[in-house]
Amino acid sequence: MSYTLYGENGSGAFCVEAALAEAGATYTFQPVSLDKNEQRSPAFLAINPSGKVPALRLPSGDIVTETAALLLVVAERYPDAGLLPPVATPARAQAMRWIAFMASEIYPMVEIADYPDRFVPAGAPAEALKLKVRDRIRARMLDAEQAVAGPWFLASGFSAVDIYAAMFSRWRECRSEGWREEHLPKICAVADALSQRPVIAPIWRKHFPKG
Ligand SMILES: N[C@@H](CCC(=O)N[C@@H](CS)C(=O)NCC(=O)O)C(=O)O
Repeated sequence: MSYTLYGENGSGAFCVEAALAEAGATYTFQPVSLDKNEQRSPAFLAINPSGKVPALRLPSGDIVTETAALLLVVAERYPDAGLLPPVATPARAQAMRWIAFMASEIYPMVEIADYPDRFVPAGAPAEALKLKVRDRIRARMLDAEQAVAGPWFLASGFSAVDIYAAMFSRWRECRSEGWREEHLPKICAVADALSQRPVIAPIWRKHFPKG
């Protein structure tokens, strides 16, 4: 049996699809349209009660959610893919650190940026919050930028951290007004290198057709 990945192109599902592909796992991609609010449909809520993508059905039938967890799960199941540095090395500790940083310090703010009126009244308060949270996301991406060793995020080489960081760099908060190119040159270089990996290249184009 194979994996089933529920998600939308350009969403956190990119990370999981890229990791599965690097691992050589067999999977199918089950689209869930955020534009159509399908993440809130009873059928999808039965898969992920938090109403968010990505979600992954394992070959066992169990569902796992949370992008960071999914990166770790795939890395653990396919150690030869090198998605994480070897266990108990300093490089592995840095990988854990930056995956946790992006999962806890950046990703939760994306919901606020995308759906500000879940947090404050619609209209001027929501617009103001959107700008504030965009700036916080940018500040934290700058923290990540400082840590990039080059050519990959970690000095030890390619890892799941590259996949995760490259995805955030493609999202609106970093993309708009050319902010990314000016302020995240090292993460942009990581994203370019990632987008050229033979296995990831077609997945990258599917999720990020504008590059
Ligand atoms: N904590 C979740 C967050 C996932 C998340 O926010 N996904 C977004 C798309 S990238 C989503 O499904 N948003 C729809 C919504 O919040 O209604 C994770 O790390 O995977």
